[in-house]
Amino acid sequence: MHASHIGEHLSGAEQLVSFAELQTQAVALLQRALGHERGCADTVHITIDPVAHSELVLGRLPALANRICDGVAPARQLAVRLLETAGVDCIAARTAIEALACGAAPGQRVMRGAMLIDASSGVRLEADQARGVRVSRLGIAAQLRSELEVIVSEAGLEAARVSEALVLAAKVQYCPDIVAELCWSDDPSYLSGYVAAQQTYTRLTPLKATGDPRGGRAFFVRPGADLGALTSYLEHSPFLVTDLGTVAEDIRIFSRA
Ligand code: WAQ
Ligand code: MG
Repeated sequence: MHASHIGEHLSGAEQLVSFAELQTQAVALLQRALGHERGCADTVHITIDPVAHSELVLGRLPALANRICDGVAPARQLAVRLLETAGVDCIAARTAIEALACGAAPGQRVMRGAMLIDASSGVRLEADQARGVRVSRLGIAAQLRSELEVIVSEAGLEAARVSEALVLAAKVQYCPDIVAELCWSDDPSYLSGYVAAQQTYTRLTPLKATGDPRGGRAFFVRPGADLGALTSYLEHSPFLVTDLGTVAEDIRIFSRA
């Protein structure tokens, strides 16, 4: 689903679902498009593509860590440290944070997808700086989806949002040429984000100030990676989470950074 208002991106979402779930999920995506905090959509595109079972790549969720920081600056500093530990150059990490904080698309707008950033040089590599790379064809097995949503909401977090971010991070982390991911929401009232690297999804709060409508994603790419193959994997390869990993235990622990 892609929703926009007067040509400006409002929200997007993707789901990999069984045929039986198609109608309910399509309606749920439409409701999401029409009830978005960033504004009311005037144009909504819902695209449905077939996926063969034999094409599916199966994966598990990363481990989860929850870090509460004293403010935006310390949270962003911690993000830089985590990225450096994962092998991202400090300059590249700072470049990404700066871009997300200012609006990474031309005209300081929010991108529809993610930036690709060379993990060593910090150079932006995506072909289209407004669209970026959009991770698609990803999902979680239906039974696990309900299980995960219960786990997340019992921890006091937003079930759909956190579940979707975990699934997306799992697909991105599965790509050997992506060293790490940085994300925070473009929804003005949602202040948490994460760094995903080395099989761990570290939630960081707050990565931005209340009311800030900017956010986005950065994928840090191993120098010399085949960008065509990497983009094709992210956008087209169907990826299904079939293992929740340790998220049920991890999610209860919040630690002050
Ligand atoms: N592929 C690539 N980039 C995307 C995609 C996608 N499928 N979906 C969204 N983005 C980019 C796009 O630039 C959005 O502006 C940005 O990410 C944020 O999207 O543990 O809510 O859907 O508490 O607003 C992360 C923390 C929340 C969850 C992320 O993202 C938690 C969130 P949003
Ligand atoms: Mg959003």
